Amino acid sequence: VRRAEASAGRVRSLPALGRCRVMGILNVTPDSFSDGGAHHEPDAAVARGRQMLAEGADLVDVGGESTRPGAPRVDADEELRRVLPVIRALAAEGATVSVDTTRVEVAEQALHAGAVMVNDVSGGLADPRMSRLVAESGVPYVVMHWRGPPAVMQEHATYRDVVAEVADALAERLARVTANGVDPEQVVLDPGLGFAKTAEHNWALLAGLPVLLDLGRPVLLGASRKSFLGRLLTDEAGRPRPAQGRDPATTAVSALAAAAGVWGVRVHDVQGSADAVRVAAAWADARRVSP
Ligand code: PMM
Repeated sequence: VRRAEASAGRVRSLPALGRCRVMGILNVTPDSFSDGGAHHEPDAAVARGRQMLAEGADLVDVGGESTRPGAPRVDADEELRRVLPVIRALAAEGATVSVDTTRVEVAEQALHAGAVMVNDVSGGLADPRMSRLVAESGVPYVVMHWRGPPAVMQEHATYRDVVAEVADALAERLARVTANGVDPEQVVLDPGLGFAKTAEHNWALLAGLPVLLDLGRPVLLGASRKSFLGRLLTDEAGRPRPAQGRDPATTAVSALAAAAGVWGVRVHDVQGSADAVRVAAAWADARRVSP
């Protein structure tokens, strides 16, 4: 109760939209799995951010460290060098910017540069100081399900009941970050598709979305171009569809996720998902008018 009082009025919520949000992915990295290198230079990254906003992105998620399976880590200085100029430029133009980082020093400087949300794929596990920074700044905080860094995460892709275990782990993370002073109203939960998960686990989590929504916090989904979509869409020789050909499938996930009530989808191709979430919202509105 004391904590709730202490933080009352400090939560910096994003404006309500009445529909699923589209978060455009801006990886300022040479090695992300589907767009690595495409926007590595700050000018190209800023231009891509502007383009995503023009296509209907509600926010832009800027990251400087690849999280593809097996990816090596970059140091904090390099991560800062990649993301800060891009965040500064886009925020100065009025964009809603989140920072995709597991490092508290990167998150802190990103917030100073104009970011208004922290997307932490480790859900506070990589850096226990993250939740205190988020508590002090009052910004929305994406807490993702994570079982260790990308270099080793696929070794941990074993579950008895993936939906129940991910839901329990997210509930535990929510309890822990709120114990560190984060207002529950700040927290967005994310099952972390592909992070220590097989394709079967990802499909089970999508089917189990109602269980995750029952945790009582908004849910963000990152399915965009991930390999489980490639594996669904094989060619005649059984080869998975390459990442660049997975955008229509990503759009389909966005439509279904929006219809299921998720708070946001994190995507590379904004146009398709921006349309998909609007279709889902119009459909839901029409159902309310004429049941
Ligand atoms: N996936 C990636 C990176 N960051 N953040 C959240 N909240 N959820 C995700 O699923 C997620 C993420 C990896 O994908 P990318 O390399 O295309 O950014």
